[in-house]
Amino acid sequence: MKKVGLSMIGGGFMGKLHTLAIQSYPVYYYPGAVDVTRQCVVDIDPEIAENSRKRFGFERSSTDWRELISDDRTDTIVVATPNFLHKPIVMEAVKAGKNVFCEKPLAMNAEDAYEMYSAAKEAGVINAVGHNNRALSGIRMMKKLIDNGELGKIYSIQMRYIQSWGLNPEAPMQWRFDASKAGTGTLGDTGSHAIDIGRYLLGDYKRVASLNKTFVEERNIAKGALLSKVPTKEQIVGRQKVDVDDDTKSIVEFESGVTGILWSSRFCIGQEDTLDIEVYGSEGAARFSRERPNELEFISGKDREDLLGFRKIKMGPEHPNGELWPMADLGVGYVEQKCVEYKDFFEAIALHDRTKVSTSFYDGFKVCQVIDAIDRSSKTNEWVEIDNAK
Ligand code: NAI
Ligand code: SOE
Repeated sequence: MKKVGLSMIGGGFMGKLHTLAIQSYPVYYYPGAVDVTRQCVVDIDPEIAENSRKRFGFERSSTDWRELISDDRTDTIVVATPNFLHKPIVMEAVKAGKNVFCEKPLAMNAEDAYEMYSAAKEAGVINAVGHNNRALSGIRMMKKLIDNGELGKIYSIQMRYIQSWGLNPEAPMQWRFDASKAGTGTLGDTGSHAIDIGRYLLGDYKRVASLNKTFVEERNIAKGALLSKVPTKEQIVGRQKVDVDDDTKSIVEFESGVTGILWSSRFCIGQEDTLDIEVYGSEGAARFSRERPNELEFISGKDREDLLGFRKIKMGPEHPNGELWPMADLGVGYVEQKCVEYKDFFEAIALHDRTKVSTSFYDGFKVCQVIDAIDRSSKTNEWVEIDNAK
């Protein structure tokens, strides 16, 4: 079996999820396509780096990602750092012939994303980007229904990924509120997942008309503060301007002519992490909410009129990712969706076939094009077209 020496950069929130997925991989997909050794975990914070080594089971730790580039034991690199670091790390890694699994959004803008995609293609390395929601059974099943024509001609899509954690003005500054580190706000953060799913289901976007808002324009800088936890007075060391969107709403049109609505926000009370997708066609409709990740709702126009209504289908062995569990409704959760992504990534490495990955750098680039277009549309108050010649 092919051996993979995997190193990971970033021991935060995503470092934990990637590790759980990598550890689960041979359990769900025994014996697996590759034999993975967790080589080195890197974090700029020495305490996080060393704790991650112990907690995540890596052989060693480091505070400098550049040392991985010349490390012979590492052939595969996971990039789980804030967004502004994706490009410098990816460019060096692919130049050195490493396979790369980079978190989303692939880059700070489409131009950078295109450079990353082109460099990975030229280097011939396996590349994936962490739009893990398209790996969900319900979303994959929705695609199957669309592709099989069971919804008929598609008329409309609604995509929303909304959260609440920005709502409190006392929630501290963090990299996600800072354009120099994140690129955009909720647009690239959760919006990118919804944009990716739209394209996965319906193909390329044609144009967008958007309105972005920043509701809280300045926040406390706090030492050691967490995502949404209000810092103590002692933790506060200053104030910083928020220069990204807190909420973004768009009307979108796909190349196929389908029109839709896209909404992402971190200012929706009661919506902790809500990803909802609805697709309506001439023969039926399907809707998915990650609040109930094991269900897909489907209505068929072929049903008897007096029984017409959305039916609730529990995802199980008959559905995409059915190999995970022997019966329905057991759960494809956060770890499992990442694990499915890893299954595809590792198969791509084993077969040296870039097309096997769930979401490639090219897909990541296409998402970044839409992000840029939404940002521009909101600034210019105009429809913005996507360049699909690329
Ligand atoms: P985080 O802030 O929890 O962790 C980032 C880690 O990177 C921190 O431990 C930090 O010390 C480290 N770091 C910063 N600069 C570094 C450097 N120069 N070298 C090495 N390490 C460095 O951030 P989180 O939430 O883990 O996000 C990381 C990436 O994952 C982002 O791109 C984000 O958009 C993405 N993400 C994806 C999710 C998904 O569901 N696919 C969920 C959450 C985040
Ligand atoms: C924070 O908004 C966050 O962690 C995003 O960065 C992820 O991509 C999303 O899936 C969960 O929320």
